Amino acid sequence: MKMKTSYCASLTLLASLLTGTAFFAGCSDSGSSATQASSQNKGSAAERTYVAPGEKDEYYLFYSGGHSGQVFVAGLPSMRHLITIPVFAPSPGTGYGFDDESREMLGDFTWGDVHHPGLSKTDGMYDGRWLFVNDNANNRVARIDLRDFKTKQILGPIPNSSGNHGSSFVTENSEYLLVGTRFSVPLPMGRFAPVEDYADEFNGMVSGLKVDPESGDLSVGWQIITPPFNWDLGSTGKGPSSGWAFWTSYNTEMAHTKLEANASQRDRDYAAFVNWRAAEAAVKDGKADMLDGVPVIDPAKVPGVLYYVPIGKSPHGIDVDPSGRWIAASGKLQPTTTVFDFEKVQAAIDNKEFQAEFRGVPVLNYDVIVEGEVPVGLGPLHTQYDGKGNAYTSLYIESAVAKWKLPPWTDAEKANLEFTVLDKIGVHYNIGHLVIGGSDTRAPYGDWLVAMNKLSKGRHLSVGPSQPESSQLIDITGRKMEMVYESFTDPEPHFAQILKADMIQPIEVYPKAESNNPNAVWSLSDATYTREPGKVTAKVAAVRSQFGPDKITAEVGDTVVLHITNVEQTTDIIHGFAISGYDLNVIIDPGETKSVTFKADKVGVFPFYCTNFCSALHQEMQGYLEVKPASVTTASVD
Ligand code: RUQ
Ligand code: CUA
Repeated sequence: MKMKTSYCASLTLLASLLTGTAFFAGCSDSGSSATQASSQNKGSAAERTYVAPGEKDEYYLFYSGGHSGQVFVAGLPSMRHLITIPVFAPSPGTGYGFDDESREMLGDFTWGDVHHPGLSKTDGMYDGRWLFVNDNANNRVARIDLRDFKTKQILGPIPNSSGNHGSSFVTENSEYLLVGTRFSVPLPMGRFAPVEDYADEFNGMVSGLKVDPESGDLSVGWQIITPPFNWDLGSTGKGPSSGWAFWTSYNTEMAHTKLEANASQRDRDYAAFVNWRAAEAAVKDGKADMLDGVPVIDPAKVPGVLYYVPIGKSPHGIDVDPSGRWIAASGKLQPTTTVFDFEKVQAAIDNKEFQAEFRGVPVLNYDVIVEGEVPVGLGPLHTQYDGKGNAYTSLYIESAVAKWKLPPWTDAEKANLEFTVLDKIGVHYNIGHLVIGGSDTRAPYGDWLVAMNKLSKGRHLSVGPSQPESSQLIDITGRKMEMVYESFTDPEPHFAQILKADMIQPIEVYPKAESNNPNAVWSLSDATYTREPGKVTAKVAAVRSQFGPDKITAEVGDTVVLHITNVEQTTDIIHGFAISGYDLNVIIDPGETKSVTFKADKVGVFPFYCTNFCSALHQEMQGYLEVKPASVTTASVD
């Protein structure tokens, strides 16, 4: 009962914030959660989420960390935070952004804006190899290796692109990461045109980023130039829609000021339906023009790669169901989710049933391809699927999740699509994304739904005006959804992915035998230390509980290069390396070698020490960096 009261309170509050819209119909019984009957055989909510000491969760939950630039990993159903994977921001906890290798990856950027993680797939199913994430701010994507939960590559800035929001969507066999631009700019990049000329001089871009099937390495494949529509969310096809990808746009008006009003004028915006296989073939056939080193397709000149689809007012999410036939898209400003039938889309394309053309690109006839508009509720955003014929749409304004039945519908359901809405559950507060494990695969797990709430005020002990964010865990195995748990979530969660834990076998140590780092040293006695004029190089061994060498001598102004190997071959025995007064902290996992380069810029003696607790004698694991005044003659160091 508590739940329902707050749910209606939130609705009333939000309603009062939005002028001229009356919508008080939502506070029905459908908002209540657990039914006694279904709880009985599954155990209490506490029992279902309790993972006893020493036991492990069944799933990994990968949250995007928004403008923290990171990815957060939790266990499911316990919702316990397991690890933070730094991606676009330095993190002293793991040494990320301090050693030479990760510093080079980050370049000059210190942050990113992670929105949509995407797991790699084989044959339309997660394969547990990589997690890709986007950076909306600085137009990049990154690849995380799931063998060690570390960022291995950052690609970007993606050429000819601004605002990499509609990203990263993985194709059925991880051939591509498909991404679309949220912002538009004059192209080529760096060209000036006044913002007043937005509609004519600015362009967006949809890009195919190629994934190397062996290494997972990303490279820019091709691009399709588009009008400045503000591409928003996307997804990739499968089954009948295999080879396709879909993005919504929220600014078909092509407004450049006061978007809140000016980009919300039309009753329908356009979605982009992109045939990426056709795009790939067109590039092979030489039908693209090079722009900043990338083959760019003009869709007006290459028919068949891009179609526009009219879609509900100011849409946000667009999600393909597990069969690949049904595509649900939600307009934030209309209380329905529109379902398109891809078989009808294909037929409309084959029969050229276009209702218009926009800048040489066909606009598909809405009435011909739409299956229905499901009245899910207010402020629908994203849709996920349970693989049992049901869809779940997040309702931002209502702070609720609606469960509804996918087509095929009976005649009675079709005549009254309200009947397809099976259940509704209140969440707190203002849900954005929601996630069901495997929703974007051929076979979702279909047991848990995680709601990621945008405002969450009052859900946890207050820590000041910036209130802790929250995620809520909903059991979707029954006819009615049941709220079972709520946990703090690091800001700022956007989308997430859920993966069965047994899909990953993380490595325990980096085997010494497989190290091909030429600077690795595997014992204290092998450690080396040389100085040539202006430069000190040391190959440092770190092993419980010593560094070798434990005295490094430089002259002021020297560049110091340290290659530090953690000699350990025991899992979880980590060594760190920090120098007092120097802004660096390198963390080295067992069997790993990391390099760090810095300038010895002041005379003095600077203790260095291990920052990661590694043994009873961890505190003793220290040494000294001596920085002498500059000598006139350069002698070699003993
Ligand atoms: S968006 S709340 Cu950046 Cu994924 Cu929808
Ligand atoms: Cu090594 Cu602490």
